[in-house]
Amino acid sequence: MKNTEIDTSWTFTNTVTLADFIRKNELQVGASGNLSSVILRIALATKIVSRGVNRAGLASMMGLAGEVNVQGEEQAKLDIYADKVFSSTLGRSGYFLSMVSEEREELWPAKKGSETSHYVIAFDPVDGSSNIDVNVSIGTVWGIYRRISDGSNVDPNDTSDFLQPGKNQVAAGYTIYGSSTMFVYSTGHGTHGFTLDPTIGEFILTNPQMEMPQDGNIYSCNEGNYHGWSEGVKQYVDTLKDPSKHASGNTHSARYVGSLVADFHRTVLKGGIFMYPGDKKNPNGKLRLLYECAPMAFLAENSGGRASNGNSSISDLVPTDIHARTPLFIGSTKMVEEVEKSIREHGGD
Ligand code: AHM
Ligand code: MG
Repeated sequence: MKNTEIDTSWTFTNTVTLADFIRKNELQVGASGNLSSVILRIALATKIVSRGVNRAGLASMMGLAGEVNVQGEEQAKLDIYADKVFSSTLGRSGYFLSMVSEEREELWPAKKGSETSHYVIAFDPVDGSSNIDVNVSIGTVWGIYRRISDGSNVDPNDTSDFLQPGKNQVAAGYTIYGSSTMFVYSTGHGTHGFTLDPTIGEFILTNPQMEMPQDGNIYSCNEGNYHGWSEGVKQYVDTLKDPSKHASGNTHSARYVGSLVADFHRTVLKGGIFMYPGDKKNPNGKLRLLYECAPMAFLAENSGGRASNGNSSISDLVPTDIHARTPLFIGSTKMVEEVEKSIREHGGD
């Protein structure tokens, strides 16, 4: 380079922001402009949460808040903070008729004036809360449905807008607060990832059209629950640990963060299977269908993977209530099919 030329290679000239990408993408697929604004609003909420996560240790936001949520689980201060950020940022946006949060027992209406909104949203504001205090990745998960009610009166007892199969989602996504903050979403046209550049406060396209490998060599589960699992699940995990038992003859590695978002994110990028089966004490497992499993299933399928409860596709399941749980097997299609086969052959109860 001559010293009179200016080196612009460091600039953001080739940078695609989330806003650029969504606008372009939506024009291509002909979706309503409103959905673009909705997703950008969610991204704003997660940026605010990301700032809170990064400052949690400094702002006394680590530790428990002394309350239990509807699941009977202790709430961390960050759970409550993130729930407030989401409910106010999204509630005041006018884009949603009503909302469901892991942290609240009942659905609640968004602010007055949102009655004409077509959408409802379910979210887990901070997933993997037990990892907050030990500085391990956590995340936010969300799924949006088109309302089926007429919207004239939001009744907390009428949950019908949310009791739809996951395949009806118009968009779903997560944000991972890890070594960097990433926003990953799908509107049914591929799964795309953006990394937050904190210096400019923008999500930048880093992982367009994510493709989950069809097979993998990582399994991810809480093996402390092994003795409560069904024979089908036990036998499958046994085969993954013993190359002489697995058709591939390969060894498999175990990786378990204990934050669904982090474990799923690794699975999309590297392949493998994440499992949270039912066990003797909790036949439906731990994870919630509406705001944890269904959004992840939507993202898995839009990146070429599969999600199952052991027998059926997660995306076909209709929640029995807004906080219903389901066993989850999600990841590389081949591995999810293998565990389904093992459950069919050796039993799933
Ligand atoms: P949370 O929403 O209360 O944080 O619970 C969900 C989390 C998931 O992120 C994770 O996959 C699972 O619980 C871990 O559970 P366990 O500690 O039983 O392995
Ligand atoms: Mg949670």
